[in-house]
Amino acid sequence: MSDTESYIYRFSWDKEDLKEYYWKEHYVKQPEVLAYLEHVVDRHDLRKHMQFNTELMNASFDESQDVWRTETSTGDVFTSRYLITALGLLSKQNWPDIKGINTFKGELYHTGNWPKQHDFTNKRVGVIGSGSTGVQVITALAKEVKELVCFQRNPQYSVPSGDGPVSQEYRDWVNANYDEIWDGVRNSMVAFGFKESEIPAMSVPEEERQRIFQENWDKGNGFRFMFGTFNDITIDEQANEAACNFIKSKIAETVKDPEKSRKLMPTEPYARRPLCDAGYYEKFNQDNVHIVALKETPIVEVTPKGVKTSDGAEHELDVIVFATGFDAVDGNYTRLRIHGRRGESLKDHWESGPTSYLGMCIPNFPNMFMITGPNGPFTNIPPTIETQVEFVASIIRHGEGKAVIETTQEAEDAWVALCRELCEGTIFHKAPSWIFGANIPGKKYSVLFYFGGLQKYRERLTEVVKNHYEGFRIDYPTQESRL
Ligand code: NA7
Repeated sequence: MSDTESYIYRFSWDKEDLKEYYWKEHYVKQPEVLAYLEHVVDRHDLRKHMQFNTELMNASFDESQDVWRTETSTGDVFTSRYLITALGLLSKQNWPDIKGINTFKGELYHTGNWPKQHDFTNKRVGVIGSGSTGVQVITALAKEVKELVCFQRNPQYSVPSGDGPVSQEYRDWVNANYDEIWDGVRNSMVAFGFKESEIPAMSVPEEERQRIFQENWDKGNGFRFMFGTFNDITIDEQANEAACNFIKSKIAETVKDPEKSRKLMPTEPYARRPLCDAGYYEKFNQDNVHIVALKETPIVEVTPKGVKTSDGAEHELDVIVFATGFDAVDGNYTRLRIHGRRGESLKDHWESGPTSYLGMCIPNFPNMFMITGPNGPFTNIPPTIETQVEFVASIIRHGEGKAVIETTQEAEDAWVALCRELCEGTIFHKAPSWIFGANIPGKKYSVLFYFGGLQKYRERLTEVVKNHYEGFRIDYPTQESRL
């Protein structure tokens, strides 16, 4: 389930389609996301430009011709002036290296590669992980399995999602206000469509603070709770603690078994990607839903029968679901061989952690543009994708489709420094999450996002264009296009 409202979890540029396309609930689920994308492809006759079941194996910039040569798993070599990568920032699955994982005799799944069909009726299911996906999967599976064992490392803060059917009245309001809605999204921090708060948490009396928390809890959505309640939950420790205490009081109120409640109680600041759910904590009131606190009893090994923890317990299971997330942002880049000028590999360029200028370009990798590359904005993703695609299209158009466009090391260094500075001003770096690559053992800790928000990001891009594509060298070939 996406946790962005359905009406802005889509493309903004086809206004007619925006108004006509049907969705039934506040949040779209995976089959609806896929159906929507297929619909867009068909509606705009895009399929003829696409080649499926093809993996990019390696890509090199040929300096003698100023072109990219890209090899694919089908054995094809494509030559192009520009290379635009949209490899996905959350798609390389993270399978933890747990002893004995291959000895398990039951079914093994990763949430990033969910089967088209499954039948867990009367089965004992273990879920490892309790991030956005783990919380959703646990909530959904609790009602269909015999036993559910949740292996949780760090307890998280989750608030209600507020999902439900969309009434005709609501849809009419969206349709009547679409232009203003998109304007609000583009001129906001996290681009989630709700009004972001402009008041600090401690600027109001305690009673009013609790009222605002409750109001947003009732409306639902994790990002709304983090950014719609007060404007300093992610930057001020006292404000953050107030939000933590409110959510903890809800967990204590909801989970009846004191031992389960203790294990589910978060201990960190509210500093990871905010989560929301459709009744996660309530599920632990079911006798068949169990919680194992891995910080107290870590997993020792996976056995043919299940999962063994350090207290000697062997949790016998028919199915293990890994909801262990992704090697985020650069994970899909570093497993490929991408070479820029003088054969420099992307892996080498990113030896101290992934970097870019504006989340899209890398020095020594001319004419390569990343959509949602490292150091891009931390937002609802579709509006950021559109923003970056518009920018890339504009710079290629500016170069008349034949120029060599390359960012400079200075521009990249300055952008990376800005990203670090913005992050240091937030509480996000107080939790070791995928936002910093901290979920992958051995991965270098880096600031993978720009925390200035979508509005400021778009303003920066406008300035870059106004200043004649500041931070880029644009060289026109001496002869007519060499392609
Ligand atoms: P996340 O948010 O990275 O969550 C992964 C979960 O798996 C998290 O609870 C981790 O615990 C846990 N994990 C990871 N490795 C292990 C090991 N080795 N042992 C036990 N537990 C482990 O991934 P999601 O798929 O939920 O969400 C990723 C994003 O995708 C999401 O934010 C959306 O934007 C879309 P930890 O918290 O690190 O202790």
